[in-house]
Amino acid sequence: MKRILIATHNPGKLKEFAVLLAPLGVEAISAGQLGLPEPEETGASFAANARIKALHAMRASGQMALADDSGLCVAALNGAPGILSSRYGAGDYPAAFQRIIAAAQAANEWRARFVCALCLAHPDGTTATYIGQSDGVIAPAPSGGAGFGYDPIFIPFGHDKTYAELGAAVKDQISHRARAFAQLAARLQGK
Ligand code: ITT
Repeated sequence: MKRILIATHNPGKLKEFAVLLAPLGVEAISAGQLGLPEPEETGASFAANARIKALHAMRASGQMALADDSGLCVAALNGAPGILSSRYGAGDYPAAFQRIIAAAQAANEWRARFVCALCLAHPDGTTATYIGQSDGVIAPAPSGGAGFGYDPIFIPFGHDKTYAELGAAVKDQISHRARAFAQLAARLQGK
């Protein structure tokens, strides 16, 4: 089985990549598992930060690396937390959920979007970036135990449950990460 280095220290992401890569006969190993250092995410966009992480892991390991920069953009917060989603939730996701729900309620504006930029960095320094998004609404209250991050407060369009209630079987078909990954997989398979 081939292995690919995933430039992440987030176990929730790694789990999703393992599922997405399995049908391609590829195993995921993470920068976290290899003890590689985390770079500073100084980019101004998801794509810029994904590229920083992919190149950093590729240079530290000498191998091809795939990075994911992602986040939740909340309409009532003018697109925040966006690229700062990890920091916005860090340490206390339940408090972050309440801040987001309160903002949506105050503005009576519930729309939100998950965005994922994937960047594949090759050992020669070339990179390719793929963007996926999934649109939906903020749930009136957190619900569900699956997934990670903001999954308990995001209801994708076409469903009436949060990602954390729907679980991996649904999320891995329609998520921002799955959509970006489908573009990458199509390119790798020469479609
Ligand atoms: P790495 O940089 O090590 O990959 P990170 O979690 O810091 O891990 P990001 O900077 O890309 O990665 O931040 C992504 C954050 O966005 C993540 O920590 C969650 O809070 C949120 N997020 C992204 N995708 C998500 C998903 O599918 N479900 C729930 N929350 C998600």
